[in-house]
Amino acid sequence: MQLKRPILVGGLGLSASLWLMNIVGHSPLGDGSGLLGMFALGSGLWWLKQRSPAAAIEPPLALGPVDRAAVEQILSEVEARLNTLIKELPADVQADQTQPIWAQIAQQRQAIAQTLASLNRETLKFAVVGNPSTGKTALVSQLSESWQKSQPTVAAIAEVTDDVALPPVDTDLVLFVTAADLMQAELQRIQSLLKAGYRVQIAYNKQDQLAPLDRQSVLQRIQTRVEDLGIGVSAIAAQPSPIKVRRHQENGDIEVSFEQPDPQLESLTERLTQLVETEAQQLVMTTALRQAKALLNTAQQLINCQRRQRAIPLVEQMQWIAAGSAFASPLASLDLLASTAINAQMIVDLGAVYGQKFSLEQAKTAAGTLAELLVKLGLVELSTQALGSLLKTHAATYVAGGALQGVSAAYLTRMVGLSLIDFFEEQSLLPVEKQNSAFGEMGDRLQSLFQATKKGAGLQVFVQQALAHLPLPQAKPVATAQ
Ligand SMILES: Nc1nc2c(ncn2[C@@H]2O[C@H](COP(=O)(O)OP(=O)(O)O)[C@@H](O)[C@H]2O)c(=O)[nH]1
Ligand SMILES: [Mg+2]
Repeated sequence: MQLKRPILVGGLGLSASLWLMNIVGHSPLGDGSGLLGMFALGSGLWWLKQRSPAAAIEPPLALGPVDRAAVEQILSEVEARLNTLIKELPADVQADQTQPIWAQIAQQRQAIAQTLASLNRETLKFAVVGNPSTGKTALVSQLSESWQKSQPTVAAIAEVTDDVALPPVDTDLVLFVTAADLMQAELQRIQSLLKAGYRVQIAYNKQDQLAPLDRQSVLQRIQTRVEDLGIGVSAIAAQPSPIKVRRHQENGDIEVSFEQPDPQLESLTERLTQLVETEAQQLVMTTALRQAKALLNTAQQLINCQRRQRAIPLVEQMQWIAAGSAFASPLASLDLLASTAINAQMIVDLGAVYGQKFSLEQAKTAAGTLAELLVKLGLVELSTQALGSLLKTHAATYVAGGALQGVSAAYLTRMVGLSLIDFFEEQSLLPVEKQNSAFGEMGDRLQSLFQATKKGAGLQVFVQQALAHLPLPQAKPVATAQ
């Protein structure tokens, strides 16, 4: 691997990128040149995975049976997280019950109690969901006029008119109405309902519009798409179109009139009756489980919010240390060992804030992985260029020496730090068995963060701050030309 020393490139040597490449130990122009090139072209789209049209929903989304103990266990975990939250509060907040966080904690505890109480609920709520004009309103009115009257357990059947919203949290069963084979967007919506923990039943409406043969084949196609998920499909006609009836009169005339056929809901109402009679408890438990999980999520978000307040100053501290060391020895320390060490320390420190313990060895490996990612994705190059041109226009006199290296090191450290915070937060919201420390998977995160910060005035402000942290000889701010 041959790297030209940046100093040869002239006064504005973009050494930071080469510096990172050195640390990483190989040039990105090897296996990563294609990526780098595409980024330079600004296409930036290569990483968007091409989504093949999903023919069916993957089975792992199927909801298993839920028991009371599972719900209670999650609720006690919520309580435990609230206690963690309280323990981690800064002393002054901890001592001051008027702080807003205490109201949030009280609200959470109340919700825990409500969810526990709801386990004994004896009524059910249905929500009717689907694309516009599939017949939701017709179905709701038909069901409530007939079937629901014989079902004292069913307290409500409500239409969700919003095209994308999830039904209310206390919905025990979602009736998903479609008027044809499921389209991609409908499948996705069903998928997110399952992900969110809703029980779903599909009502395939407007049967009267199809010839019997088509009905059967479409019904089968829908069934195939959702099989293995515990989703039943019922073919119905909630409000069949009137049909033309011709009657031969005695005088030979033909009288044409329209008749309103009866709705056909039996296959659905049979299924619903069966669900209500045999699975009401399961439906209630499933709702409680979903609510308990939502509470767990909220509790964790409250924790994350507090932790972020401790984490950001750590990142800032590290970014200025990185700036200082890169500035002080732009060539030698730019052999990246310094920054890897700094990033490793940052991983250990941030990990500690987020309750993840890393040995320094583990952290060093992770920091190496991240440095490699930065180079491979072309982010070092991009940010050095962006920062370089800002420095050139706004603070020409500072460009000498290691200013660019210092600012770049600070910026890259910050990006890594913020990505780590996001990463830890996201991990904390996953079930334990899904958590991992795969720092190598942080590419997308780093990328979008870099793209976001490159826009707007943020980068300029950052450059000013970074310069203020460098021990520059004539550290007078230069008038900036806006
Ligand atoms: N042919 C036929 N039309 C129906 C059926 N159910 C509803 N519709 C018609 O589809 C249109 C949309 O129905 P609506 O219930 O308002 O759909 P929503 O937007 O999903 O609430 C209306 O003109 C209904 O009369 C059905 O089973 N067969
Ligand atoms: Mg409607």
